[in-house]
Amino acid sequence: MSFATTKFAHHIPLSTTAARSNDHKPFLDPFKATPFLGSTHKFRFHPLTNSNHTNNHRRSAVVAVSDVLKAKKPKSTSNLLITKEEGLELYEDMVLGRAFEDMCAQMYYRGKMFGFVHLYNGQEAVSTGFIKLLKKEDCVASTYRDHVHALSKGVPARAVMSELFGKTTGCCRGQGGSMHMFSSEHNVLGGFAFIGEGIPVATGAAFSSKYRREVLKEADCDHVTVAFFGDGTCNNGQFFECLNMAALWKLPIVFVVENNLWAIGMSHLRATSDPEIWKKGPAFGMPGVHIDGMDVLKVREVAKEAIGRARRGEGPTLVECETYRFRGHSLADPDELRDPGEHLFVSFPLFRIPIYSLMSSTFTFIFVCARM
Ligand SMILES: Cc1ncc(C[n+]2csc(CCOP(=O)(O)OP(=O)(O)O)c2C)c(N)n1
Ligand SMILES: [Mg+2]
Repeated sequence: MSFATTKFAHHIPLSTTAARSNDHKPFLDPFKATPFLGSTHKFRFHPLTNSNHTNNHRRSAVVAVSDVLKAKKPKSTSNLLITKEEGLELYEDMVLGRAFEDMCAQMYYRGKMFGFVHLYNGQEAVSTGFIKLLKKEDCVASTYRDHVHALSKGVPARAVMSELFGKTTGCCRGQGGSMHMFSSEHNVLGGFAFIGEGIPVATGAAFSSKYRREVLKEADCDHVTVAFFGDGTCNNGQFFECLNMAALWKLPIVFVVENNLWAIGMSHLRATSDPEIWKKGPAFGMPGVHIDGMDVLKVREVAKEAIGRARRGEGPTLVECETYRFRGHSLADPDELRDPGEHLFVSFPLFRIPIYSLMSSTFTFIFVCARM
């Protein structure tokens, strides 16, 4: 087995010597900082934590990547093992996701779109990194933050946008709306308004795939299901019940936690006894992997192995992707609770300073000016 499990756990610290030497500083200098490594840094700037809260819980920022992959690749070229076409496909998918969501925001604020609309800005690498490795027959279960999962899985942007406008040409004939993207053709099992609801549905799909292969003897049925859900959802019972069943029956499923650090206005660190969600995998006897969810190549690397493992009949994997949402929880809830400094810090290293963050507070504006 190549992933980290309880038995074989080994923590690979991020190679961020420079970042560590900056631990004491309130903000890293974006120009001198090491490459952006996902939300690992963000914990240091949590509003609650001038204290050591962060350090207590996340000191060993773990990115567990398979031994096999590490052995195969020299460090310097590890990210280059994709073809130009694959790279372009990933880029295109992420840009599509971002542009789509920005257009949703425009339409919503112009009063053309109604209801709850939860955008995915910032999290694109997770959807792209996993879903672009799936076959058409493989299934995806999403959450209410589901537009981009549907797009990555191949549902045409026009059908997703029409759904948001409530048109009959939408992928659910306009009857589902933003939180309920579904496509039987593309095996998108749905977005779900109740948190955690997609996890048992995904577990059922994985069970059916295994049943078809092993009981009905459909030898070519090696379909995998990927279930996406948030950090807040991991405190729900359905998550634990499904980890148990999936491990017990060795189901072909990958549980992907998109840990954006917040559940509406509740910080992950305040809500969860052990914030390292990936550790819950080994507790159920499946590998748990923790990755930088804002690096599409790292996500893809781990996804490849987790999906391959499921397809080979070796059972489920829990992958915790550290990420961040750049917008509020929903368009109706534009998020005044997060510290603007946290938001800015996350955006700045890659020059992704969202306009709304600049507009949203004087503090942010002054900080940016000082940096220019
Ligand atoms: C069963 C259930 N309980 C409570 C809610 C209210 N609720 C909506 S979103 C949310 C937070 C979920 O956070 P997370 O799982 O981290 O997902 P994110 O929004 O960050 O993507 C909650 C508690 C709900 N939708 N369903
Ligand atoms: Mg969350």
